[in-house]
Amino acid sequence: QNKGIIFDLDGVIVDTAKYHFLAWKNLAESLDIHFNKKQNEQLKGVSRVESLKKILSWGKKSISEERFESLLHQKNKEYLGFVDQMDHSEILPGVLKRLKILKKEAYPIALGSASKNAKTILERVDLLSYFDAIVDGNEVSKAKPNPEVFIKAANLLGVEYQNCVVFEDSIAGIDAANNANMVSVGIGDQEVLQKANFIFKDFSQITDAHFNEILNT
Ligand code: B16
Ligand code: MG
Repeated sequence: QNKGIIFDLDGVIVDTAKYHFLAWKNLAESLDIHFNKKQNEQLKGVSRVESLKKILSWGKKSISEERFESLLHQKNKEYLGFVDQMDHSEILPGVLKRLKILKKEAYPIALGSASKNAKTILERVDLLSYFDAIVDGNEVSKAKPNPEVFIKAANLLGVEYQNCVVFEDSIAGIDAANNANMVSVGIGDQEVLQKANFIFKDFSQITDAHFNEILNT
C-alpha cells in the first residue's frame, strides 16, 4: 500500500519557535505582560490568534477588537522581519537528507502546519519544491489537536489516513495525528511527546532502519 509523509514546519523542519518567541516577547512587554520561555512552549503549534488570546489571559488584560487586530499585525510584521533573514542553513539536522531520499523514492510529501507564513518560510529555506501538497494556517479552521490539517493533507496526497506518517514537535500535533489514525512521530523531548508512536530528538537520529520500521507500522 502506498504511504504518505506529512511534515509539521515549526520545530520539525526549522526552528522558527525562537523567532515567534522574540516577537511575542516584545509584544507582551509593550503591554506590560511578563512572558517567559515556558509559556512559549504552550504556544507551539497554536495559531496566531489563539497565541495572542493566551498571552492576554496570562497578563489578565482585555483589549478592544481593533487593538487585538493591530497587535496581531504588529507581531507578524516583526516575525516576518526575522523570517526574511533565514536561509537554507536553518534547516534542522537530518531533514534535507531525508527529504532527498523520500523524493528519490517517490513518496508523496505534504506539509501540515498551523502557520500562515508556511509557504514563505519554505521558500526562504529552499524547500518548497519537495512538497506535493501544502496545508497551512490559511486553509484550516480547526486548530490541532483537531486532525483537520492532516486530513486535508492526506486527501490532497490521495493517501489513506492510516497510511500516513506525521512528523510533529508539539503535543497538540501528536494528538492531531493520533486523532486522524495516522502514525505519529514526535521530534523533540521524549517526556513531552509521550503519546507519539515513535520519538526522536531530531531527524539526524532517524536511521534508514528506523525509517523502514516507521513505514511498516
Ligand atoms: P503564524 P507549526 C505554528 O507552526 C507554530 O508552532 C506556532 O507557534 C505559531 O503561532 C503558528 O504556527 C502560527 O504561525 O503566525 O506564522 O501564522 O508548528 O504548526 O508549523
Ligand atoms: Mg510545530
